[in-house]
Amino acid sequence: MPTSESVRELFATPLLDLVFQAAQVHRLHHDPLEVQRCTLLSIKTGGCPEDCGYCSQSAWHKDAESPVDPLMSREEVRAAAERAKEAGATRFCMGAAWRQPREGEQFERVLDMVRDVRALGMEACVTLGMLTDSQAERLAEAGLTAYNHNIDTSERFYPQIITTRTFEDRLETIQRVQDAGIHVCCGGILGMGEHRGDRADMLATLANMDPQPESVPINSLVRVAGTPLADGADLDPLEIVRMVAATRILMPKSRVRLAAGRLQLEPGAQALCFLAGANSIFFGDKLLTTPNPEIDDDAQLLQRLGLRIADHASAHA
Ligand code: SAM
Ligand code: DTB
Ligand code: SF4
Repeated sequence: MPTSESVRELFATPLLDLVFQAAQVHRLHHDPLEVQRCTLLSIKTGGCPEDCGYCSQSAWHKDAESPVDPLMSREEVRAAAERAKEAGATRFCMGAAWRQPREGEQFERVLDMVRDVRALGMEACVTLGMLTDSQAERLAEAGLTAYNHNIDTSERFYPQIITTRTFEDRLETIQRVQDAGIHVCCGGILGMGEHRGDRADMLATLANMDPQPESVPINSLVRVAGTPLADGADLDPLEIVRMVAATRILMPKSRVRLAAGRLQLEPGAQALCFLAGANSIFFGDKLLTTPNPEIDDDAQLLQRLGLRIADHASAHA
């Protein structure tokens, strides 16, 4: 049970010692040359009632030019999942800009999408906002591998970023997902103006979850014009490396995903992240609404680093 204090101390370790320690932990639990590729698809975009300060899809940010698209059809999503599989992804993640899914035809359609992705032999992940117990149970029955629900930052800093729901609301949905027997994918965002101590506190919250999250996405803020976080000082990329290393040490078995923000992260810093235990990336030229590295560029990067693509869905999927 790591305390906030102990995680803050870990964060104070000299960076190269921390990376070395993390690389050792990583090698005990994972093949260090294997990286999982996940593809993201925004199945319902924009017009979201939540006010998350970083997000292009919030209806509160009138100046952010984000399209508003209704829920995609089952067929469109299946075709996108087939293309992702063809391109080498083993996990397909579907995101919807909802506060919570409404009951009825739309939720049933999402359940069908999950079944289709599983039928293709890929891991299926969705992120749909807050869930009820019954929705979590139906997602489990449909075969969902993991539910993504990020805590985003520390409990202290959270209200400065989001006011339409609380940190506690987030933890409640995560508990419902765990109770339904679905793996949790939970992480956060770096570079929103938080202190290193906030990053340590966020990590303490994640590491104390029981069970620990199956995957931990480490996003760095993608600045979107028209959002409250559009301007600000850029984060030192080595702080991302520090976060990845601490995450790997505290959550030895989890997948650590180097998530949003890789377009801004130069190859040397990405290499350090892989050394420090990152073993999953989003792959494909688009995240949900913002750009991600081109597939060919990523393939080249992995090749230059001698990294292999994990070509199987995880054993516990
Ligand atoms: N509406 C759902 C929710 O918030 O739970 C799911 C979609 S939401 C876009 C998924 C996650 O993407 C957020 O929790 C946040 O961590 C991350 N995210 C969103 N916008 C981002 C940005 N501009 N930069 C980095 N990460 C971002
Ligand atoms: C996560 O932690 N990162 C992904 C996924 N979970 C759903 C989303 C990143 C979104 C980046 C901003 C955008 O493209 O809109
Ligand atoms: Fe809505 Fe999710 Fe964006 Fe927040 S992060 S505004 S909940 S889509």
